[in-house]
Amino acid sequence: TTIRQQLIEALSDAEGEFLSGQALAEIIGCSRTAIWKHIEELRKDGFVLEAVRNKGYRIVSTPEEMTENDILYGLETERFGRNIHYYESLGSTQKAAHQLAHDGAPEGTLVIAEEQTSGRGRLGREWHSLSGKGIWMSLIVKPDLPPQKAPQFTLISAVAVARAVEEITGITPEIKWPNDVLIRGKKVVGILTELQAESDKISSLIIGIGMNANHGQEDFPEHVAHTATSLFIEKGEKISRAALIQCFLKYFERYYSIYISDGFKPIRLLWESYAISIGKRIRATTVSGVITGRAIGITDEGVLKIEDDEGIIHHIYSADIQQT
Ligand code: BTX
Repeated sequence: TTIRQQLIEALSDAEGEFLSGQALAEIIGCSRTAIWKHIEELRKDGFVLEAVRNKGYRIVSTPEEMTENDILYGLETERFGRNIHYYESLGSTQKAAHQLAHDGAPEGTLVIAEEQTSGRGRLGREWHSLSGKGIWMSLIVKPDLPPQKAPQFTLISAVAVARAVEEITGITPEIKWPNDVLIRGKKVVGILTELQAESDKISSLIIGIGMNANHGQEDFPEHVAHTATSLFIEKGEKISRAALIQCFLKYFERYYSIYISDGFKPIRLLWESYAISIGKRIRATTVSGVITGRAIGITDEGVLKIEDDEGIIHHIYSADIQQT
């Protein structure tokens, strides 16, 4: 390990307490001049370090920490992500966003947490949301549409995520209907769309997005390690979470407005350009049973079409898909 790495480690271990230059030099086994030189280098790289005479140095923030301002600065959208609720730790950003939406938060409100202690997936599954490594966020959308349109928003979001991942990392991910974004067959992003409706109208959609950004392989618990990956694992470089969020919001706003003005078809075409499984044999596990056949596409409603061996076409609204 280099002096730089040891220095970051020592300062992080001190958890915001001051460490003198002398103490740091002793821990690392180098001169005080070397410490001073490396402190300056870290500052250039986006570390915020406080220095106080007779006390020493302490770490205020690292480039991997993200604040509300990091997301707002350089944000290109008009509405999405302009109102941010940022938390160090939350049970679930979905839950917080539901409450905010219910209390009248405007469209585009974004709830984001460094860590979720009970992040959730579909059907009561859990979503592993380690502190500082990923993007755990929920976006409030208030389209003037009937509730049946809600599932289309999972697909709009998936396309915006895929496009943003592509732009930030140069890697083209694949979308697995309805809500997974994969790289090399492993899940890098999960999307959960939830609905608040009054009779025949959507009052709010809460779109939850979990992106594995800077996880190392060892950061995943055993039971997801073989099916999960992160952008860092795939790219070999840490990515700026704030930049990825900004990029996602930019594409989400763009695709949402295309959807509102031109309908779902252009989104469907984009979606199909990222989709795996279309044209392949799949097994769809739904609440009412298992259907096997060839995935032939999605409808303009975002519903998956499977043709079984008798040539009967099934419309699938919700399922887990496996390629066979
Ligand atoms: P899903 O039901 O399609 O996928 C959940 C499954 O994915 C789990 O059962 C587990 O096998 C696997 N899994 C759990 N954690 C991870 C992970 N970090 N990476 C890859 N695979 C994992 C997907 O549901 C929808 C997930 C939405 C998560 C966001 S995060 C922000 C928002 N708040 C919240 O509580 N949920 C959403």
